[in-house]
Amino acid sequence: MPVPLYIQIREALTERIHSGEWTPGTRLPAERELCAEFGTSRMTVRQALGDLVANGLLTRQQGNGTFVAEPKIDTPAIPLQSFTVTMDRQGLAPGAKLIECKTISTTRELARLLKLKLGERVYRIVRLRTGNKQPIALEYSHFPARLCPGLDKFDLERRSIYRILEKEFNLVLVRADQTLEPTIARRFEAELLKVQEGAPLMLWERVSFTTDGTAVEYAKDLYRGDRTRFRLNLELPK
Ligand code: 16G
Repeated sequence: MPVPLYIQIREALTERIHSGEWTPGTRLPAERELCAEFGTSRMTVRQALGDLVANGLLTRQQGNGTFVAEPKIDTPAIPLQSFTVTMDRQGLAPGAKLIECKTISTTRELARLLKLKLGERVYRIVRLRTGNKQPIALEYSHFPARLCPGLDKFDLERRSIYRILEKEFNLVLVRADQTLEPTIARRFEAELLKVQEGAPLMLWERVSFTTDGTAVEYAKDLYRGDRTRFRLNLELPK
């Protein structure tokens, strides 16, 4: 089966963006110009553009046209680092909006993950994370209350939780077990993250530990698929 035409066009346009021929903010030629250039129908060009919008390489501005998007935020999957540090390293201002902050009793699953007794108290903190005020990720985080009593009283919109854990509770996170899966935005998440319902998201689940193996955090984080990508540096085992 030959590679469909719309995919060939999509790849050709991707190449223009990655090579820098079309820089962020560039307005794309009109659809009819692209049709003429590639010798295809409008439908085919629209399919290619639709894919690029879904992948976050292009953005649509109502009544204004289609533009090359800002490059994705490159977040390393290794080393273990906080959202604040990731944004700082990319030159973006980190931010947070507190959606929920309460104390709950551990469920069976939380108790297992955080190595707690069933019913122990845990802070559940839900934050919308932003970079230069743009929504990037939604974090559902859980911290055992016994380890960081009063965590809920800190300014969790302005301060990095990892910094608070380190400075105020002497909890230095040095290791994490983490998984990554694709998922889609539910309506609640879509509204907060300012994406369409059903848009692709990356789901990270993380349990973080201190040097002595104490589990301090269980996080379930949804990162926008169109704004972030994760970098892995691979090496041959020694
Ligand atoms: C990142 C972590 C999250 C952690 C948060 C702390 C991933 C996938 N998740 O979002 O587990 O709770 O950073 O950020 O990297 P903060 O220290 O800036 O509050």
